[in-house]
Formats: sequence, structure tokens, C-alpha cells
Amino acid sequence: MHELTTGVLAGEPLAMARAISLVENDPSEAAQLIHDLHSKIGKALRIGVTGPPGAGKSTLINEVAVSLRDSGEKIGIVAVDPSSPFTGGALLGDRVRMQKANEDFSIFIRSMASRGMPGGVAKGTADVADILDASGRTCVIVETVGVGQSEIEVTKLADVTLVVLSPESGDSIQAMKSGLMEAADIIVINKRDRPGADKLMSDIQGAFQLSTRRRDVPIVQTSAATAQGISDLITAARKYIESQKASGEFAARRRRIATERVKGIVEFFMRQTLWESADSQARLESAVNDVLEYRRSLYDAARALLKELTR
Ligand SMILES: Nc1nc2c(ncn2[C@@H]2O[C@H](COP(=O)(O)OP(=O)(O)OP(=O)(O)O)[C@@H](O)[C@H]2O)c(=O)[nH]1
Ligand SMILES: [Mg+2]
Repeated sequence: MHELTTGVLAGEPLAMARAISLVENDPSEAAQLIHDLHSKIGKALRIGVTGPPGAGKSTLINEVAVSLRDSGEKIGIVAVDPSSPFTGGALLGDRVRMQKANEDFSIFIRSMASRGMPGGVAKGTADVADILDASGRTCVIVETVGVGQSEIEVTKLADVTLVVLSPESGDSIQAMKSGLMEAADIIVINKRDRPGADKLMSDIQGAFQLSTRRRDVPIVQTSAATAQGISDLITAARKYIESQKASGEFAARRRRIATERVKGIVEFFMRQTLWESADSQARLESAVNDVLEYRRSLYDAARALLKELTR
């Protein structure tokens, strides 16, 4: 374990990959590792990227990563449940660019499956972000496909959340109806080379005009496949972070994130330990009997059982 900690702190790609596997497969080892890394966690900027499948999130992240890397940043990327392989969408030229930029491992990329994460996606991705952070990455990017509520939860772990839409996905309308847009600190309309980008932009602006809270959300147009609009996006993100820091909201958000994580881990520990005692199954059965034989209501039996199990 000690060796793994040292490897992660040194930013060795192999150690980082092994550490992330622990998060996927072995929660208690992962907990120990993150405990050991604790004093080195917290410096990296965390960027959440979400949006409908195929909107161009990975292509966009590639370009942002290369650009940030050129300005001296060290990037860690984790994609949760990618429906397409991370660099698979990128044009060949981009992939060469990516490789060239990455000869010194200044960009670390890892895909992971949400079902491999004991304790849930939010806990798992936050743990992975911690590992990348401790490894000396100055910027950690988390990609999730924005299709459901749990994906939106994940974006709450980030200092800034980008919601990526494209004019060709009818899903964008769906995204506007769902909570996805609410999670956005910056909206990216990618594939601006496709017809409909301006219409999508004015649709969103129209919808946001109605809300005082959302009126000022920046909307940036990009064409990730040809690396256009990337610097506009980075500028918008930097501006956002700066204003968050100036207003104190950056720290407040990190506090909210830490609060949610502590709560989540307490609940995870509780679930883990609740059924550990030898007689817990017998107690459960007896509670079920009470319910089925009308001695106790469902809620009464559950409350009493909880009391017994946590005594
Ligand atoms: N025309 C056009 N195509 C793009 C652009 N950006 C990405 N694409 C293409 O869109 C497809 C999907 O790109 P990805 O980057 O894999 O999209 P994604 O949102 O990460 O997809 P999932 O992770 O599977 O949800 C690929 O074929 C890309 O080459 C763009 O700006 N313009
Ligand atoms: Mg992707």
C-alpha cells in the first residue's frame, strides 16, 4: 500500500491506474489510500462535463486538455460510462495531436464503468478525482453522460460544470426540460459547424431570459472536431472560476461538496456495517414475521430493527 501511495504522489501513470482500480473494486483499500493521500488533495481545479450522448464531450475534452497542457497544466481525465471510446470519436489528426501532446503523460485518461463502483457513482468519481488531484494534476476533468438524475449528482462534485449540447441531437430539448440545464455553470453548444447551432443558442437564451437566476449563464459555441472555440470556452471557464473565488462562492461550494461527501460516506459505512452482525439476518426475519402476522406495522418493525442493529 505504501508503495502505491508513493507512486500516486509521484504521478506515475501505472500507480494512478492501480489506485483507480481500487476505487472500482476494493472500497476499504481505496479508503485507506485516500486517507494516506489526504494532505495532498484539494489543489486541482475540478471540471465536470456532461451532456447528451454523442454531443462531443470527449472530443471537446481532448481539445481543452491539449490546450491547457500547452499552457503548462497537468490534466487528469476520467470518463464514466462512455458510450463511445474516449478518443474513438476524435479525428485521426486530433488523436495524433493528443498523443504528441501526451508524450510526457501530462494528460492522464481513464474510463470507468459506474456499476464497478461500490458506494455509487458520485462517491466513486469523487474518490478518483481525489487520486488524480493528489497525483499532481492541476486540472481534473470528469465526463459523464447526462441522461439521468445520478449523472447530474456527479456534476455537483465539480468546481465548474459544463453542459455540452449539439444542434443535431434532439436530446437538447430534452436536456432543457430535465434538470441537466440547472446543473450548468457554462453551456457549450458544440458542433457549431452543423445547422441549427444559432437556433439552439437563441432557444436556450430565450428560456434563460425567463429566469433571473439563469440569465447570466455563459453560452459558448464550439466545434470540437476542428478545435474551434476552445480558447473562448477556456476563457469563459477561467472567468467563471475567478468570479466564484472573488465572491467566496468557490469555497462555499467546496464546503457543500465536502458536506455531501462526508454524509455519503457515513451512509455508505452504515449500509456496510448494518448487516454485519451475526444475528442480523435472524432479527430481520423476525421483523418480517411481525409484519406479516400483523403484530407490527412495516414502519414500526423497520424502526425497531434499525434501533437493534445500530445499538
Ligand atoms: N461535426 C462535428 N462533429 C463532432 C464535433 N465534435 C465531435 N464530433 C463528432 O461527434 C461524435 C461524438 O463525439 P464524442 O466526443 O465521442 O461525443 P461524446 O459526447 O463524448 O459521446 P459519449 O461519451 O458517447 O456520450 C464523434 O463522431 C465526433 O467526431 C464537432 O464539433 N462537429
Ligand atoms: Mg464521451
